This record gives sequence, C-alpha cells and structure tokens, in this order.
Amino acid sequence: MAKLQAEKLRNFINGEWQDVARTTAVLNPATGEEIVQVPLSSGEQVDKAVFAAKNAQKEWALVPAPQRAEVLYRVGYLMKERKERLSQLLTSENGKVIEEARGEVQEGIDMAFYMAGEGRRLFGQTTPAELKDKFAMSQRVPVGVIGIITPWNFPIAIATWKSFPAIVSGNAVVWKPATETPIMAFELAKIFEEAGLPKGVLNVVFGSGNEVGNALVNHEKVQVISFTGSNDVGREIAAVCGRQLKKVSLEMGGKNAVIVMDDADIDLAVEGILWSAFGTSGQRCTACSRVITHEQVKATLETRLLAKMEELTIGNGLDETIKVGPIINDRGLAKIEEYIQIGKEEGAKLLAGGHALKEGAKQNGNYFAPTLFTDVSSTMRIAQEEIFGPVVSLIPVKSFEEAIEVNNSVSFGLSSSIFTNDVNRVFRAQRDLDTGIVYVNAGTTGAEIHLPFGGTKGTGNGHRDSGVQALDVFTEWKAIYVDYSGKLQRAQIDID
Ligand code: UN1
Repeated sequence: MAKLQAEKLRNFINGEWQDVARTTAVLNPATGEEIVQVPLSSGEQVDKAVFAAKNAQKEWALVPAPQRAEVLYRVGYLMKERKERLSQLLTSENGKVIEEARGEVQEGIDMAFYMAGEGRRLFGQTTPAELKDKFAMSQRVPVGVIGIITPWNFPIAIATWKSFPAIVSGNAVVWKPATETPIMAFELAKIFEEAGLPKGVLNVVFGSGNEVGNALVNHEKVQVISFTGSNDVGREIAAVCGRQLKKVSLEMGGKNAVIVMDDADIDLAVEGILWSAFGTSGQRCTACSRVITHEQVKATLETRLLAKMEELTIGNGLDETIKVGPIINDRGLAKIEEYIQIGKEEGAKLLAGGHALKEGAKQNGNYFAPTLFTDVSSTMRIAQEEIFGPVVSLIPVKSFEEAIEVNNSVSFGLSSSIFTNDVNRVFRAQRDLDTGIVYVNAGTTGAEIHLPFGGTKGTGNGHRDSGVQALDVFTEWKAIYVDYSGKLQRAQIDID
C-alpha cells in the first residue's frame, strides 16, 4: 500500500478551516520522520471557538435529538468507509500496530452507532406527583459548551467517547487534541463536516496544554471539561474547575494488575498478560503493569511468559507482522528508562528487557524491549506508579486474600483481572477488587464502548466515559411539574 500523506492541518472553528502562523513538527514514533506540522494556537483561537460553539449550541439544542443522531449515523458510516485510511494514519502518528489501530478506529465507529441510538432514547423519567391533577417528570438537557481534552494514546476512540455523547445530547464542543497525534482530530472534524454537522457545533483547536488547554479550562463560557491524560494535569484542571464551579470529568490512568491464582489456566493467563501488558507497548491507561501471582505457580508462569515474550516482534506497526510498536516520543522513553533504574535500585530482579532498542531499522524510532521484573514487592515504586511502557512487575503472594489486598494497595483504580477456575473466587474477586473495570479470565484491556469506562481513587473523579453513563457528564437533569388542576396547589401543604 502506498504511503499515506497527511493533509495540511488547520484549526476547525465555526465550520471554517483556519491557518495559524506558529506550528511544530509531528514525528512518526516508528521512524523519527516528520509527518506533518501541527498548528500551535493561542488563547485567541480558543476564544473564537468558544464563541462559535456558544452561538451554534442554541440552535443545535433545538434540533430534535433523533435528527441530531442522523449526523452521528453519517459520521459512523464515513468512518467505516475510511477505516483503513484512518488506521494507517493513526499508526503513523501514534505508532500502535496496525491491527490495534484498526481496533481503535472500530471503537470509534461502534461509539458513533451506539450514541446515535441515544438520539431516540435519552431517557428521562416520569414520576407520580404528590398532588392531584399534577404531572411530574425529569428530563436530560444539554449543558452548553463542552471543552474536550484528549490524549495521544487513543487519539480517535477517546475523542468519540466524549464528543459523540456531548453532541447527540445537544451541546457544542471545543476540542483540544494532543499535539503528538493531531491527524485523527483533523480527519474526524472533516468527517463531521461532510456528515452535515452545523457549523460551530464541533470546533478543533490545535496547540499545547499550556496555551490552548489552559485557555479552554479557564474560559468562563465553557461549562464542562472532559479530560483524559496525566494525573498531574488532571489535578490542576480539577482545581481550576473547582474554583469556577465548572463540571469536570477526569480519567487519569491506572496501575492495573493481572492476578494469577494457583488454579488458573496458566497458558491462558500468559496470553492475557502478553496482550494487555505489551500491546500498544503498554501505553494504555488500562495496560497491565503488575502481575500478582500465587507463589505456587510463579516459576511456571515466569518460564512460559518469558518464552512468549521472546516471540514478540518489535518494529514499525505498519508492518502486519509486528506485535509491539514504538514508544510515543523521547520523553516517554526517558520516563521508562528512569523506572528501570528505580526498579533495579529497589532490588527487583530484571528477567527480560530493560533497555531501549536502537539497532538497524529501529535506529531513529523510540523502541523499548518488553520488560519483566520479578520478586517485586508491592510497596516498590515500580509496583505503585504508572510507567506507561512495556514493563511488568511480578509480585508473588501466598493467598487469594493477599492478592486482592495487593491489587487494591495502589492509588489508582482503573482495571484489574483475575485468572482462576474457582467460581467462588470469581464472585468474591468481582466484588472485592476496587477498580472501575474487572475482568475474569481475560487481561486488563479491551473495554467495550457500551459499558462505563473509568475508575476509582486516583484514576478519576467519579465520572465515566463511554457507556450510557457518559451522558451524565454532558447533560443536566431538569425537573418539570405541570399542574392541570386549574387552581394553585401548594406542594407539601395542600396534601390531606
Ligand atoms: C486508554 O488506555 O485510555 O480498554 C483507553 C481498553 C481500550 C481503551 C483504552 N478499549 O484498553
């Protein structure tokens, strides 16, 4: 297949494609080559986008929801038609292997059709009223202008989790995508334009967190911020939103574990660990970075896992035979290297990997060898902090109870998994694991879009992306009372 060329990137504000003077290079993490320049906008562009969104939202909210949904159906079909193009471009800018890129685009397509269906639901509630000849109901209403800030690791899927429910429920959106992966945002905006979304309902402003992100979060006309990204940035955003009484939804990562019990199917567990720890080179919020293993199966698990890790092919994800792609950039690579050093100093035993790969065709890419530490104790930093790379820490435990305790000992709470064939352990684990997502006999990744995505503790602030629950972020509840008695009836007082 001929190499796809990314088009010149421009902001999308009020239905117009606008150039910005300042730009910076977007590099392909697999090769180090420049793919395209991304605009570096300022607060002024954010202001224009918010103004456009505010104007457009008034009309958009009046369009019946089933008609708003028609746009999303068209978006879904266009994404489907362009699935291969989008996937190739996604691999070029993000590095994830093509199979996973196709999976991510599919997540976006699924989200389009799922949320389009909400156009005919958006259920409210009718309730009995206290008084005679009185009708009571509660209804979801749009909030207004939504600011969306998305990360580079799932540049299209996460954007669809946020923008689709926001748009179908009658809001307008200003979206700041990650500067590392702007092509997906540009392509999605083009699709929305072609699908006939009225101008101003979706606006894309490219630029840094310091300028564009800050301006968006601080803008007084933006009523909701939906953010996925790092814990540090999330906390800063929450502080601003707290002061402004702005609703904020935060999704900020995990320290997800696979638990392998003594009765588990070990080969299945190895497959689960491989896929969720080294897929996307460990750069998922849901990636497995801890394996909590019963000491009785530790040796077998280590041997079989190491053997399978050796079979992993590492390289440019556009090559269909590659299983592990590059790390997003130098900073990501440096962070992983730092944690390898920390792990060694903490006394963990390095069984495989632990270094960058810079030979042959990999010379200019940011590759890192799949890494396994063993004899890790749960208090070590490598077992507590998010590394965001292909690094797994194996923690031996003596019992099911200890496994649960170790799983729950981290400050994050996104995803967890247990491999066991004991039905009692299955049910106890799904109850006692304290994460927002729990898997049984599967790895920690692979959440489906019609279920709520998010976690407990330091992972977020209680809101959920995707699933019907995402609507709670983008709508307010309105209580409506209609008195048809023809007289003034006083609630609480005129009850006999
Ligand atoms: C993320 O890493 O932020 O469950 C999203 C999964 C994917 C989404 C991950 N469906 O791994």
